[in-house]
Parts: sequence; structure tokens; C-alpha cells
Amino acid sequence: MMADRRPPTDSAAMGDHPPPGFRHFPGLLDRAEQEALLELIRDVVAKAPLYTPTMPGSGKPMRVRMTNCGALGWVTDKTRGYRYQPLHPVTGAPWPPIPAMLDDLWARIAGWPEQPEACLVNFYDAEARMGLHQDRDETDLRAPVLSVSLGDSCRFRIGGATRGGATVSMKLASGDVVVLAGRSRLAFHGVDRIHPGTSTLLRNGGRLNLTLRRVNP
Ligand code: MD3
Ligand code: FE
Repeated sequence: MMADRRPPTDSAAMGDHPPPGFRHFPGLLDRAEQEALLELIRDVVAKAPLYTPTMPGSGKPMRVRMTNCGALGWVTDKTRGYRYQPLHPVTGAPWPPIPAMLDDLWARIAGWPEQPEACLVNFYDAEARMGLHQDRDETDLRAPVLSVSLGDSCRFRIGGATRGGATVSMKLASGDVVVLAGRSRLAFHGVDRIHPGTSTLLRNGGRLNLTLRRVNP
């Protein structure tokens, strides 16, 4: 009846739930743990500076700045597109190792026997967003992805495995951890907006998101 009148993008069409396999742990990291992790990420960024990736084909710059740690890092540029590679695209140096604290977090909650190979570090300023997309550049798409949010909150959106279907949105705050396993692993997702001034963790504001991934089987 009324439900049938809802447009396909209405979150109620997904029953207001994200897809199966999606787990959200609000505030899993306390303030002291967030500060400790931020220091470790500052060390990563000192060795592997944030850079501005560009879209395949158009070469349009992304709004989110990125770097990586781990054996492999996710990069993109105009000519070679989305891929994983062992070297920083600007400095040519190997990515710094994944901090042990993140390996431990993965071992505790990802539910996957092998350690992550890649940790993508995304930095959002107040105006940055990330459009709806799927993550499918990994060879092993059965392995989960684990995400840690630090700094300002954001509005995160997730739908199903096809573009144009229903989506739900939720706030991700500093210290939140999300695990994407099972059917949620191929869900379309993105970041609608940052909520500036919602965290004191980063002195100059903004949001960091860390995604731990297994790339190869
Ligand atoms: C759902 N990052 O780096 S994290 C990305 O907040 C990315 O920076 C967003 O999407 C961010 O690719 C979202 C939560 C997340 C990460 C990976 C996913 C959600 C996901 C993979 C599959 C499905
Ligand atoms: Fe993604």
C-alpha cells in the first residue's frame, strides 16, 4: 500500500538496514586509542605524503587526498586507472608498513585468517566527498574490508550491489569501525558530506578514513 508508493531510492525499501555482512562498531576506539592511531598515521604520512589522485580517462582530480601503508597501495591516475602497486606514485618509495595496532584490530574483528596487504588512507577536508562506487580492484573479493574513521564525522551511504537501488545513510564518527563482509562487500557506497567541527582529534579539522584490505588470495 503506502510502501508501494515509495520511490526506489527510499531507504525504507531496504528496510532501513544496510546489506547483510555490514557491521558497525560505534566508538570501538576510545579517545586514547584514536590519539595513538593518529600518531601512527602521522608517521605514515610523513614518509608517504598525501597526494591528489586523478580519475581514469578524464584526469579529473579527486576531492579526497590519499596515501597508503602496507605491501600494496591503491592508486589511480588519468592514464593507468585504478590499481594496486607497491610504490608511492609521487615519491617512488615503497609504502610504509601497516602499523601493528591496525593488524591487531583486523585479527580481532575482520574474521579473516590472513593479514591485510593494503591500508588506504583517505583525507577529507570540509568540502570533500566521495561519490557512490564499488570496491572491486582487489583480486580476492571474498575477503572483508575494515574501515576506521578518525576526526570529523561524515554522512556515509550504502546501498546494494547494483547502482540506482535503495540506499541507507548513517553517521560515521571518530573511533567508529566498520567491517564489510559477505554481500555488503560489493555494495555501492560513498561519503555524502563531512560535518566540520564535530571532532577535536585533528587540530585543523577534517576526516581520516583508513581501509584495510586483502588484495590477493
Ligand atoms: C562498503 N572509503 O576508500 S569507508 C574507499 O569513508 C571508501 O573514506 C569511504 O569507500 C571513506 O573505497 C568509506 C567504509 C567502506 C569501505 C569499504 C567498503 C565501505 C565499504 C567496501 C565495500 C562496501
Ligand atoms: Fe569504497
